[in-house]
Amino acid sequence: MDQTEPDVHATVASVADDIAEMEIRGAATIADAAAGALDEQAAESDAGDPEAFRAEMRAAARHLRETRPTAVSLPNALRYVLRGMVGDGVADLRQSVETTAAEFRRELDQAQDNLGRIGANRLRDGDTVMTHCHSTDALSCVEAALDQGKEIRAIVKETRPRKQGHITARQLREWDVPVTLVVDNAARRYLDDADHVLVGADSIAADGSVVNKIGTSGLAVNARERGVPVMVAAQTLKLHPDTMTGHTVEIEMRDEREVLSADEESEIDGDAAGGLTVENPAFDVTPPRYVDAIVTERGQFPPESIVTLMRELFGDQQGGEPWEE
Ligand code: RUB
Repeated sequence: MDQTEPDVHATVASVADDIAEMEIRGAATIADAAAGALDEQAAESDAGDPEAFRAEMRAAARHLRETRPTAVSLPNALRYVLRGMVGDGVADLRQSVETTAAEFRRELDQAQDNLGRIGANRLRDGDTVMTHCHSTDALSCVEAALDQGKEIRAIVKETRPRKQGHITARQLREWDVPVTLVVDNAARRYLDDADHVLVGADSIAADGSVVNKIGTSGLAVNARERGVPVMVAAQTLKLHPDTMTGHTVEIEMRDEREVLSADEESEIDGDAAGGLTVENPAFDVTPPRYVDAIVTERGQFPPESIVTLMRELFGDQQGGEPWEE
């Protein structure tokens, strides 16, 4: 086995950095960027033979894979493109990557549009949604409802520590949706004014658990107690195949500086060196009993039955990952 890791193209390295730094973020957007980066790697490769080309593509996929562990859309995108890489010569292989990456990105957009139309059916004229974080799948439901002529209002949770709620608020305001922005701690108080909690997902497990931005599970438990239905908008790209065989979803732990700046940390800690521990989990797991519906481009599902869709889509896919040698 060749021990030297092939170089990845500068675009792949830069997309990987942007994903790790959350310049590119959100599960669907990450998947789209990863497919685009593989396409770029193929286009720019100067590999002299098919085996070298394949090795480069696998290395690029591994590099992208290592950026963030929780959103399954990333490995699902990499698998899709690498499994579509076929052909005898470098030119054929390159062409197949280009075609497959473009197809993947087209299908992703299409799935989001279809999902949006299905999700919009759950929203009635005059409804208020409460959102958490920024999810393009969730927003597509609101957009489709607006297209249907419904009036929708939003209560948008800020979503500490990275405040992705501000992105959601900005998007909704561009669509002229009346928005009330609240800090995360105020969510329970405002649940009485909400008709739906509407969130996205980074991964959906085979038992219907929803992995999404930290704070989603607490919101869902509060919503259940208040009688507000929880709707998860997640195209099938978010279904996690490994969970069918008992694997759990890794929750990303991010840098403590996202929570406390160095100054804040030393203010709290005083002179006591190293006394403070800061934890910064990026995601949490909402058990299926707190979720009313998972809306996909293939229809809406009660969380407990999502496994039937997973069996249909993944079958009993076995074997190694396409980026492994
Ligand atoms: C984003 C997040 C989003 C999902 C779904 O977390 O939790 O709800 O990724 O987004 P982060 P989408 O900001 O840490 O990436 O529906 O756009 O795929």
